[in-house]
Amino acid sequence: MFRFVCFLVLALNFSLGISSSITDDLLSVEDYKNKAKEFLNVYKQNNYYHGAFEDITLGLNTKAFAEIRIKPKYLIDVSHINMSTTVLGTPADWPVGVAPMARHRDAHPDGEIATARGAGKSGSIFILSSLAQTLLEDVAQGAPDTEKWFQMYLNKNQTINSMFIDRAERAGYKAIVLTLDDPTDSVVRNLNYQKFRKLYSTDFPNYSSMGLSLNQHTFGPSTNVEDLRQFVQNTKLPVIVKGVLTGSGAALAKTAGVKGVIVSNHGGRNLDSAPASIEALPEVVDAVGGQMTVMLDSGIRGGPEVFKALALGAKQVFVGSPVIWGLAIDGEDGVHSLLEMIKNEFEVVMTLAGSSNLTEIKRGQVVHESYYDFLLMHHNHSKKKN
Ligand SMILES: *[C@@H]1O[C@H](CO)[C@@H](O)[C@H](O)[C@H]1NC(C)=O
Ligand SMILES: *[C@@H]1O[C@H](CO)[C@@H](O)[C@H](O)[C@H]1NC(C)=O
Ligand SMILES: *[C@@H]1O[C@H](CO)[C@@H](O)[C@H](O)[C@H]1NC(C)=O
Ligand SMILES: *[C@@H]1O[C@H](CO)[C@@H](O)[C@H](O)[C@H]1NC(C)=O
Ligand SMILES: CC(=O)N[C@H]1CO[C@H](CO)[C@@H](O)[C@@H]1O
Repeated sequence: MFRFVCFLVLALNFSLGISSSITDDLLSVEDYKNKAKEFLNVYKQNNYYHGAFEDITLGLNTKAFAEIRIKPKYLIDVSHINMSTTVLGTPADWPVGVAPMARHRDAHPDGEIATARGAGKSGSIFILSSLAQTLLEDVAQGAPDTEKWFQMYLNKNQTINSMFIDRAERAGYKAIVLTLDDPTDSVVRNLNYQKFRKLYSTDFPNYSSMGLSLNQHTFGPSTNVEDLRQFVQNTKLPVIVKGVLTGSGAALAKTAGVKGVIVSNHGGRNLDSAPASIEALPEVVDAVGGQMTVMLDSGIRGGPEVFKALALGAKQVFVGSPVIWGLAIDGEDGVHSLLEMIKNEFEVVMTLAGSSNLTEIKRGQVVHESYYDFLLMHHNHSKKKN
């Protein structure tokens, strides 16, 4: 009798789909993107999906990753894979975090708190955007177990900077990320995006709660390295600059006391024809890698990209829009399942490539595809070192 009841309960669960979830059939970031379209109206879709100008850089972000080959190592014990890391004092189960993005409540009513909780469940660092639709204090309270950093823009007025710094410090955020690549809105040749801007409010509570209007008080187009230096001195938290694509830019930020840099082209949404972040990474690592923590976002779509970025010197990478797609589909659980999918992939890639922990992911394990272009006359393998 007991067995029969068990069977009935099982059968019932199965037929009602109780033990399965909506993300079970999603096997790639592309699957998440397509599924998310069922949950976002066309205006919101185009807010989350757009690039800039001709979308050249948007396309480069994934294309440049695809042009990199991974050279495996052999006869290495890969029976235990250790992905854990510590980034500027913040521990993480693995080197993939959530990039700062505006407007999570547009994707799901649980908004930024759900994203932060989903990230925490996966042991990922979560960066809260200052253009969030939830107060930073509420995110801290709603996701107390998640490691959190706070993103904002450098303001010419240090009083305004300090208002944010104080709040972030008090709420337990562990680093400040300053976005430098956004001094003005870019050109987006997409009518549905333009309609989105008219239809949806730009009231961001962290600003309005301080009596600040968005246009007057963000983005800081007149700021310089002196403003940055003062900012760094006004906080006890490590400061990270985001959106830097050159060695000289990173070196300049270092002179102001900045501890980390996120190599990023803003997901291809700002300066079109800027390099892919993975193309720019080696230059930044060569310039400041010994003295700053170098990280990357833009173009991470699964385990292989994470491996390639780490091999080229990134200590940590961040995933952006795919996380929003997970959020749109299933809130906190959707974010968690998206991140777990990428985490499982990364573990498999490490195993297949013969790297049992993060320090065993070596720069010589990745080469540009031209390395294998035997037909090119100018090519000479014996000159190349592994
Ligand atoms: C995993 O690596 C971290 C450092 O990256 C180290 O602190 C930890 O002890 C390692 N864990 C195991 C089980 O080896
Ligand atoms: C800086 O911002 C504060 C707070 O909004 C304001 O009271 C002050 O007048 C501003 N200073 C300048 C120089 O604009
Ligand atoms: C990483 O793996 C190598 C090779 O197995 C080992 O020598 C090293 O101690 C490991 N590092 C950590 C932090 O576990
Ligand atoms: C390739 O490079 C090696 C070492 O620099 C040189 O000795 C050899 O002549 C080169 N071969 C060709 C075909 O250029
Ligand atoms: C510094 C500051 O003004 N913080 C405010 C942010 O918004 C919350 C909620 O409205 C206020 O309680 C804080 O004082």
